Amino acid sequence: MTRFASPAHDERVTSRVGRWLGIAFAVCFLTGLLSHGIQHPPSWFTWPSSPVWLYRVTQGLHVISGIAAIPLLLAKLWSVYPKLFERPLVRSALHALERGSILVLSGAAFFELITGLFNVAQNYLWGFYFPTAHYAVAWIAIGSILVHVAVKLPVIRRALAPPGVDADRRRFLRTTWLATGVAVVATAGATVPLLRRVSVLAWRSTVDLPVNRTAAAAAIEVPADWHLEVVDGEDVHRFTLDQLNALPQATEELPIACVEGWSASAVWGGVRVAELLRQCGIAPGVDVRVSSLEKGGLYSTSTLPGTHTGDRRTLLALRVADQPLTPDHGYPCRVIAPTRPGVLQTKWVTRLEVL
Ligand SMILES: Nc1nc2c(c(=O)[nH]1)N[C@H]1C(S)=C(S)[C@@H](COP(=O)(O)O)O[C@H]1N2
Ligand SMILES: [Mo]
Repeated sequence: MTRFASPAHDERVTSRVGRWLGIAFAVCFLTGLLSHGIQHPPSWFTWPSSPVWLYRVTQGLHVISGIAAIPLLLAKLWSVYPKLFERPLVRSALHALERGSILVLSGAAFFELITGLFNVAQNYLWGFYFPTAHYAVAWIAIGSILVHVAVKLPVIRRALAPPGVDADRRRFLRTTWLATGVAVVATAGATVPLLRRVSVLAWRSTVDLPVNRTAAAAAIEVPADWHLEVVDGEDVHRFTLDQLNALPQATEELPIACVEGWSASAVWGGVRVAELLRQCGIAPGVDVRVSSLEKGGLYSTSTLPGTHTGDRRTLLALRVADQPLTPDHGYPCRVIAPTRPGVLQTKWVTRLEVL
């Protein structure tokens, strides 16, 4: 077909780009499953509290592999689009099925990458609840990728076999790798400290500790008689802020790793949750529901699993970087636990309840 003479339209190119796209999607899918599991744990699921940076890395990989997949997907579609013009449109039932599955695959892949991109940019333009849709479509995407790879296996084998690609095709591939590298380096500084200075498109300046939701946006008003309630069945223990400050204090360096793909480490000071529970006669290692002063927000409550209440590094933070918490960072107190999604690091805490 001379109409599509570009060296990019060649199964050897398609397969090479496809291999990396497949790897990017696999990493993105698995790290996404983990993040979903931590936020909506089925009964058999436990997430460790060590090492402290684990979630920071898995969620960083999730967003980085998603970003990398965008230029790879565009290059791959560019490589195969002449096939759209192949005639006859449908050769057999099997052929129709195969073409249909590619339509589903492209649609699902685009949906995931675009909703993900808008999500990290904190732009929720749509009416649906992002995590549910993003999670459901991920299964469609990964399923259709598996079908696609299985169907194409003979072609992939042939295309990846020696002697490799000639100079023209290598040029297209090199441009693709370069575009992918630039996209990653330009954004990964949101979570990789070493890249902070070069990541011109990173969606969060991480020089300081970013604020995801401000106290004003969450309509937080701390009542004059604020106190923390620790509820254990019928027992209710109350602590004023002065009483919390009078308990044994600890500091821990722990990251906030937002599901939106930025992360930042800070030195937090406050009361160990395990210590606070002991003060109330409760053995650490129990699941605890955390509630905030926020009314109605999606992240106004969270559950601290036993692995985290039993970990001495889990703090009810009263300070960050040696200063009392600002309203935006959760004054009067907030949860900060190791290797936990930012959405679960509840701010403006007013109540802990043993489950
Ligand atoms: N009550 C409450 N806590 C919250 C949130 C919220 O909306 N409401 N946002 C969470 C999210 S998504 C993140 S990433 C972290 C960010 O903490 P920071 O603003 O102190 O950096 O707070 C978490 N705690
Ligand atoms: Mo977040």
